[in-house]
Amino acid sequence: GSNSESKRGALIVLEGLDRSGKTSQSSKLLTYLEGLGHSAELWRFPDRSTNVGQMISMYLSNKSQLDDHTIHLLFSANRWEKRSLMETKLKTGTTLIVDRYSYSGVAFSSAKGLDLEWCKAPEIGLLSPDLVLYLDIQPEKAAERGGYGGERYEQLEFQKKVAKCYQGLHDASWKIIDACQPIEDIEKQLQEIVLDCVLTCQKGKPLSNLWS
Ligand code: NYM
Repeated sequence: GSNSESKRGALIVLEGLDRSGKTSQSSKLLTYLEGLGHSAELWRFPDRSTNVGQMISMYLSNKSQLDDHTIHLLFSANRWEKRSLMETKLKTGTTLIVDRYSYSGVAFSSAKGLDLEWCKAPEIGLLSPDLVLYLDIQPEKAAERGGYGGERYEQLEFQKKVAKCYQGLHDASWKIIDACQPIEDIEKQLQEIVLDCVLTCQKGKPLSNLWS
């Protein structure tokens, strides 16, 4: 559109293994976009602030046990409960930087051995990201960074399986970033790609749904 009210925001997702640097790069991106005068927000999944999010948080911290399918559907429900707000934000011109999304959902659950298509199914109809930034790091390197908390999934052998599962999810919206570069280099690289995406969305690139 031509007037500022019709310019939509971009849906930008950061993905990667635990300790790949997603969270710090996400907040740097927010600062960058805001500095340029763009309306932007930082979101993350799981969103632990909701009731569903609380159940997920209990599970991740080993305070509850849930069947693998059940927790998978809760992670998905946690995105569904945010879908309409997400759409409103994007349509009213706010760019969303999202730390983890459906790809985490599918990669972590299929790494446990759940069927890939079954894992993808509940994500169908969620908003499709305009850009997925995959912070690529070898599982061994990520483990060396330390700071794996005590949460479920934060173990080298499991992260290796997750890395394999992520590889099967790459599509045209993905940009693979070498997460072992100096932090400032990663930051610069991300800024360029993100700005390009924000401008493309402003020019009227339509929103679409997963999986496309
Ligand atoms: N995770 C995250 C999933 O297993 N499925 C999902 O759908 C999402 C969004 O939760 N190890 C896993 C990946 C992480 C863990 O994420 C918590 P974080 O970014 O550490 O809060």
